[in-house]
Amino acid sequence: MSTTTRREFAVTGMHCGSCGLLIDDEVEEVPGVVSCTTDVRKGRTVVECDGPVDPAAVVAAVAEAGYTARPLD
Ligand SMILES: [Cu+2]
Repeated sequence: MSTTTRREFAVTGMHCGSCGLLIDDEVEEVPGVVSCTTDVRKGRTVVECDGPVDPAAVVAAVAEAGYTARPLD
């Protein structure tokens, strides 16, 4: 058994649903990430991780998709 943790990020630069899907695809390739759910309207993305995940890796993956993320909390 492992513990799943959740991290929330503020994302800027998104315009529509496909922006969110691009981010989800990119972030889900980060090692340890189980799922990524982006809410374009709220400008938030929630990342579920299996074990500790480096927020910087998530920020980098979002940047790879062409957007800017900032870890919350
Ligand atoms: Cu879009």
